[in-house]
Amino acid sequence: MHGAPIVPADWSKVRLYGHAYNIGSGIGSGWNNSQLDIIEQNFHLFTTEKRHARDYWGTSLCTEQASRVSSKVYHDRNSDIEVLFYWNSALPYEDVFESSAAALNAGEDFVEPHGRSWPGTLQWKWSNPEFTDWWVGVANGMVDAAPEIAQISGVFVDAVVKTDVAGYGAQVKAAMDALNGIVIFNGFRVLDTTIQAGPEYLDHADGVYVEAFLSFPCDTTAERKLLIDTLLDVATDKYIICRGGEDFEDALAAYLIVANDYTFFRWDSSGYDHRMIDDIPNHPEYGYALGEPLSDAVEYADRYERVFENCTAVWYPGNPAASSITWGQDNSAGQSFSEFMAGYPSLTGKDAQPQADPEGDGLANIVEQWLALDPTISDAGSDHLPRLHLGASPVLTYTYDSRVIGSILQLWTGDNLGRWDPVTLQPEWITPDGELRDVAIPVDPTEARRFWRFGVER
Ligand SMILES: [Ca+2]
Ligand SMILES: [Ca+2]
Repeated sequence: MHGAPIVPADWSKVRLYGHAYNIGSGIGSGWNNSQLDIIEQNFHLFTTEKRHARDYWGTSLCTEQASRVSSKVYHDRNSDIEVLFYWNSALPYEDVFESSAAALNAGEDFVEPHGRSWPGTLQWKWSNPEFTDWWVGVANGMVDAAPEIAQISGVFVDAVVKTDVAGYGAQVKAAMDALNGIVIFNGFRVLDTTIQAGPEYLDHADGVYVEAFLSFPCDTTAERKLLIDTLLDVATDKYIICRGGEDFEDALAAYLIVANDYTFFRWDSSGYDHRMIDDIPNHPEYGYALGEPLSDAVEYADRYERVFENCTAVWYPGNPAASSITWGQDNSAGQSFSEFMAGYPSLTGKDAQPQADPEGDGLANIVEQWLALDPTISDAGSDHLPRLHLGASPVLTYTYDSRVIGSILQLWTGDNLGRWDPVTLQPEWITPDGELRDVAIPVDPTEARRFWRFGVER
């Protein structure tokens, strides 16, 4: 729960996007006071979903009226809020939109039978240019309304995947070009190796709402990886809204991996009604300090990692349940590889690369950083190096620098040379020594043999 909404380029906490409706008969806005408090304190970007406040207005045909009225209520409480008008690119919803009902009742040639999966329903007829003008005009009428009528900053264009699949991509792109204000479309639906309503739509919008963010149908390792890699390539001035809905920590970790200055998170396990609002206080993570990212996401063989000033996010495309966010850190004192090498100005060019070993002691520069050694002098005898101490209670010892960020020092072990398992350091093995950490790993003296291997992953 935030005290004030987190705005673009503010990294103090998770940036939250609100998108919900309440059919209830609350005060004129459709929300009760506690829900309005949550909206005021948490959402810089908010879409009032269709069907909002229909009990209050006493008619289902109130979506546009309720959107206008509620936008003013949000804006009265927070003049910086950006409110989006929900508008569907595929389906008329003539049972809840006043403008749709009026056009269809007037016999306009704006609809046709739905082409695919929903027999008996109607879809917008984008092949009719008069329809396109009307569709754009309704949305722009909401955005351009006088301030005493509405405070709407842009349009949430829903169902672009449906219109894309129906073959109307070009028409919808042209319509989005003609919309005023912020334009965010519902797209980037990853299905097998394709992305429906994919990145090419971003040339016609300010951002994308990823409704299937790591949930059906984006639910295989390859699909999840395709989505995250695609989002990592999105220009940093575009909105990305990640809507997680299966596992909270997995979705939030992936959000942190792809986050740019305009990335927002939305969590729901209950759809689009008011429970999305009521659920906000249930997530203490929203109040945790995040801090600026200290790097872009780093991809390892099985995971993506990203370090922020106050937390570290790890996300596994092949095993989402293993994903994690470690909160409460102070990574601002972290030392990147380039910062380490800046301490050795005599090393330049190829000699300053992570894999280089300019003084020939068998230790690459990045290993020298991890083991707090000197890349300009031989460290062959240093007691920071891994060493096996035999005796009644044998231990494997080494010393590393706790400040290193941007890479990982990994230790593997096995009882033969054909199979290696990663070693997870236990807290009781580690003794702090200033910035250094002395590690002593107990070794089972009854084993016939045991092997270890060290490496640095970037
Ligand atoms: Ca060296
Ligand atoms: Ca050295």
